[in-house]
Order: sequence, then C-alpha cells, then structure tokens
Amino acid sequence: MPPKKKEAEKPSPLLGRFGTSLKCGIVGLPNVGKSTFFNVLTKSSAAAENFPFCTIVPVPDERYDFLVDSFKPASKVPAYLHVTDIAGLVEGAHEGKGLGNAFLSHIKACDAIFHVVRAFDDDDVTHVEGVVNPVRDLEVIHEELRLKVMGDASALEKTVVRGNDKKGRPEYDALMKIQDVVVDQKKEVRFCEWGTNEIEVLNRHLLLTAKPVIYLVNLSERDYLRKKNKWLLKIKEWIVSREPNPTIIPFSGAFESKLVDLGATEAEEFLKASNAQSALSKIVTTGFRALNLEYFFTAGKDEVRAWTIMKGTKAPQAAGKIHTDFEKGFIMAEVMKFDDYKELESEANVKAAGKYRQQGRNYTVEDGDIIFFKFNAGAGLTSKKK
Ligand SMILES: Nc1nc2c(ncn2[C@@H]2O[C@H](COP(=O)(O)OP(=O)(O)OP(=O)(O)O)[C@@H](O)[C@H]2O)c(=O)[nH]1
Ligand SMILES: [Mg+2]
Repeated sequence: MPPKKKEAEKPSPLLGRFGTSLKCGIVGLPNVGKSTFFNVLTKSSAAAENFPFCTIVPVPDERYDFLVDSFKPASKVPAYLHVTDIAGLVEGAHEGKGLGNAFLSHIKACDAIFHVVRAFDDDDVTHVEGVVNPVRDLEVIHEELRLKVMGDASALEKTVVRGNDKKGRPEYDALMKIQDVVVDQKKEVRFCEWGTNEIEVLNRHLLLTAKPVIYLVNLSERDYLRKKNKWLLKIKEWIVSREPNPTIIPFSGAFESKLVDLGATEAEEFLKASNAQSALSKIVTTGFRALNLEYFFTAGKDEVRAWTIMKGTKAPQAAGKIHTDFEKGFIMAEVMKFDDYKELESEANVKAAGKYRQQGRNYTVEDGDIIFFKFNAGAGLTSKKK
C-alpha cells in the first residue's frame, strides 16, 4: 500500500460558503424585471421543488443529454441551479429603507448575485428613480451593498474588541485587515487578495461584496433581437472599470417570458424566424460556475445522474455525495472521460483503448467525469457499485 498522504494537500480556502447547496440571488432596483426573470426560470424548470421565491433550474449540458440518449435510463437527474428572487432594493436600503435590512439579509443567504439592470424603456412600467438610467442604477446597488458591508465590518470589530480578542490573535489581525480594506479603502471584498486567516473570518461573516456578481442587462424584446441598445456600451464601461473579470449577459425578460409561454415547439419556430437564441442556458450555466460548483456523472441503464460537487473535490468525498458508505469504504473510482466515451461509444471500447482509469483516494474529480465507485461495505468486504 502506498503511504497515506495527509493534510499537506489541503487546498487553500476559497471565499464563500462551503458545500454544494449554494444559490444565486436575483438582485436589483424595484421594477427592473427580477420577478419576470425568476418566473421564466420557474416555468422552464419543470421541477416539483418550487417555492414562491426559490426555484431550481436544470443546468443545461450537452454531455448529460448525450448520456441520456446513449443509456436511455429509467431515471435521469441533471444538475440543478438554485435561484432566489429577492425584492428590489432602494437607495438607503443599508439604513433600513424599504425593508432594506430584510432584503439585504436575503442577499446574505445567497452565494452569488444575478444583478438585474433595467435597460428597457416602457412608460407603463414606472422606474423607481423616475427615468431609466442603468449606470445610475448600478451605482445605487453597488453603494448599498458596499455601505452595508462597511456597517457589518464595523459591527464585527466591536464584537471582537469587546470579546477579549487581542492584537496578535489571528482573528483580530484578520479583522483589522478586513476593516482597512472595506472601510478605509472602500474596496469590495471579492477584488482583494486575502490570506487564509482573513478568508476564514470572511467566510464566517459572508459579507455581501464577497459574492461573485453576474450582470444581467434586461433589454426590450426589440433591442435584444436587433442586438442594439443605447445603454449597453455605457453599462459595460462602468462594469469593466470596476470588475477585473466581469460577466455581463444581455437578455430580455419580455422575450424570455414569451418563449416559455409559447411552449417548446412553437418557441423553436419563433426563434428560427427571428434568428435569435434564448439567453437562459448561458445565464444558468454561468450562475452555476460562479458558485464554484461542477459535477460528475454516474451513468447506467437504471440512471444517468449529475452529482454536484465543489471544484477540487477528491474522489472519496465525491463518492460521499452518493452515499456516506461510499466515502467511508472507498476503494477506487473507475473513471471515463466524457470525450473518450463519446468518441468510442461504449464503456467496453473505452476499456479496450486503455482509457478507463482506476483512480485512488487522492484523485481530484474533474467536471464531466463519468465515475463508477468501488467501495468496501463495512466488515462484509463485498464490493458494490453504483
Ligand atoms: N417592457 C418590458 N417590461 C418588462 C420587462 N421585464 C419586466 N417588465 C415589466 O416590468 C414590471 C416589473 O417587473 P418585475 O419582474 O415584477 O420587477 P421586479 O424587478 O421583480 O420588481 P420588484 O420585485 O418590485 O423589485 C412588470 O410590469 C413587468 O411586466 C421587459 O423585459 N420589458
Ligand atoms: Mg419582484
């Protein structure tokens, strides 16, 4: 047996909550189309698990579709993105205006933000600031989140000082650094380089500006179809000037609503006729990736299933997603790469080509791996598989 490798391989901690039940929250000013977008997601999810403000949407993936096509399984389970609809924030939310504190706490419970910006004109839909000005809207929301974080950071400092923490203690020093960055330098948490101690503190307090943001620019159907909008460039400039790696997705709430209401066949015809595509797939996959999640597959005649894991998960913990016994009695992961399976068309061919790999407990699972776990079921020493 090879010597056991231990803690040395522990990856450095990442900013954000640990786990796989992470969610994206839809954030923005009132009346920008958040609930319209949320309703589109709900309608397109076909999942039983829908609540008024919380929905799960299948993550579209051609690899999953291919496996389902290939195995024709009795049961199939894709990966899901969890999305929460949050009521609009108004200026002054960080001071409690417009139930701001309640809504901000809803954002706190999310792990990434879909920031919806309204770039459509419609005289029938009141804009909370009177006129449509997406750049101003972006500023308002950013300021509210940032001011809330400043308030939170100050409150944290008080609790640490009150509770006998002294200079030189890791938590105290981490907090001082966090304070310096978010209060004195007025920076957003996610743009800074943090050490392990600071990340541990940040992950206990989940400050709002630590969360990754995906900008969703809500256009009128007309602008979306002609790929033109007078605000788009200004919006991009504003975002690019602050985010090192921005994700900006133009979409149209009105257009997406129309598509889900038409139903699959008619929607397809309509898309063809208007030479357009829905932005939904891109939004959902981008949201899922922003959560630092990925998935591996188990595939057979009984079931094709995507299992969500955090990026960087080792084989035994990935096995544990299926069943804790799989992790406890982990023997090995037999891994096929999706591309090999697709090219060679069967497990037997992949094996014959020498591309069916047996991986041990130190193997880091990769997105899209097709895995077959062998494990030791307690004292019985039988090996079972899934
Ligand atoms: N013209 C047009 N109207 C839209 C679009 N998206 C949403 N609306 C309209 O805008 C109004 C507000 O939409 P909602 O989706 O409820 O807005 P919201 O952001 O959830 O608002 P709050 O929950 O109050 O913060 C509704 O009357 C929608 O029909 C769009 O893409 N184009
Ligand atoms: Mg709403």
